[in-house]
Amino acid sequence: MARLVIVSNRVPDVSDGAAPRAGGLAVGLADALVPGSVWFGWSGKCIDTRSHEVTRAEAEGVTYATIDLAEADHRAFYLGFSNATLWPLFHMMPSFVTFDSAEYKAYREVNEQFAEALMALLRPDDLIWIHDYQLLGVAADLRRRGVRNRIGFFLHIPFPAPALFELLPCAEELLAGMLAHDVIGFHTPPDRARFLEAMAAHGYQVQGDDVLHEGRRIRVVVTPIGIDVEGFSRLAGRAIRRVEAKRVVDSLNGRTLMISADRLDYTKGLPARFDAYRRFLGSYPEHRRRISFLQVAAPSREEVEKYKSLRDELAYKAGAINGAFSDFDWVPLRYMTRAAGRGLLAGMFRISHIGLVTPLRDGMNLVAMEYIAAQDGADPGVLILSRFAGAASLLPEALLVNPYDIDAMAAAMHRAMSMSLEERQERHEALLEHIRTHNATAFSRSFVAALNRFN
Ligand code: ADQ
Repeated sequence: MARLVIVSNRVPDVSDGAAPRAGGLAVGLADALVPGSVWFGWSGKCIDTRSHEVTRAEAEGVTYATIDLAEADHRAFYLGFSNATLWPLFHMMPSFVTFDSAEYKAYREVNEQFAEALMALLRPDDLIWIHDYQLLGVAADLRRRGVRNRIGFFLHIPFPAPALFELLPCAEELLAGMLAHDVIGFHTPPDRARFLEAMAAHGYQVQGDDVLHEGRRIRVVVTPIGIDVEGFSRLAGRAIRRVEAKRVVDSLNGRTLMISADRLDYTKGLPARFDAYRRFLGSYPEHRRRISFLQVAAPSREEVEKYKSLRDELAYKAGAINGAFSDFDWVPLRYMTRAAGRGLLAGMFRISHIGLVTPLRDGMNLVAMEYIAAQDGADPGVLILSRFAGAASLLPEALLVNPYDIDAMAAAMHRAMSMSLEERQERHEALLEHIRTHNATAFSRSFVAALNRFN
């Protein structure tokens, strides 16, 4: 069997000899990362100058190979073009986009640096699987260096509407670079359709779900990511027996818990969510004092200006909600700006009657799946989910909401508070079935199978 080489911006840190932490991509790839595989990317460390030196570490038979980035490259490639241009544009939030040609140049150079460092690691029959928007050009850089291996690419975030993609001065160059892959994967059919539409608009030949280019056929597939459902469910079951979870339950005094957990990112829709909660408390006074909303927001990309202003905005809104509605013995909103451990988060999901997942736009959203997996089937909670998360296409039995519609979100909270046990169970059973079908194993197997089938 061919060796699998994973390439992503970040690589799990196994420098202390420990198994990689169970983050989204590590879980999604667990099944594919058999002993002998390689995972290559940035170490997370910055140094003074550019270097192609590769550091290797090993855990459970997998080689984790990393390079360091020059401090200036990290600013321009990562914080700049990747996260201040591509991230907001691909999430279809053009007013958040900045474009700086020097940052784009650094993006191209860092992609080159990845390709150059990879050359020392590759064997002729390796399957190469590149991940995400930071590395759109690596395959083309590898081809220029003579690499003939099969190369796959998976985009973890949405692909934008073609009219928005066109705002990028480098739109053509990015699309042309993507044609160096053999297989390109997206979470949902609409993402694939938008990508193919952009290809056609640029004059490339689209045939069914493939792009034909210079005698080659590029397969464009839909392989949604998933989670380890049984593993997360077990984690939640163990977590509710822990003292931290008991403390949370005690603090509720019999009130209903509603939970959200996200990276602190403007795509996740936190300000509108806070507005909706405020509207809910105002419009449905019968629920006041009966509910507590816990928002756990993990700080993210704090050096990017838009993320700093988001933090200020949320602190203001949270204060305003608590100022307007708190009572001497009740605080409506608990707002934490830190990451929670996975076990604790799983336990919190389990004891929450409502899971509120309302991104303005999201590639997939694993929190929605984790919330479902964490529930007790005998008394499951209700998932309120944005129709603009990729997960909505897999989870139609959630209460689907438009995250821009504050009244509709408030009404969904009311509906979730009032839903019968029978309806909750019916919805939960269906949702559980979907996340079992589209789990982490299905994700990596179907993508690798597409890459293997390619000819
Ligand atoms: P993210 O934007 O990071 O991922 P998501 O899919 O929700 O979003 O994954 C977040 C992960 O971080 C989950 O496992 C979640 O439990 C964890 N997490 C979130 N908030 C946390 C908190 N406050 N404390 C601790 N852990 C927290 C990108 C795309 C998504 C896509 C994934 C995978 O933006 O759309 O689903 O990649 O493809």
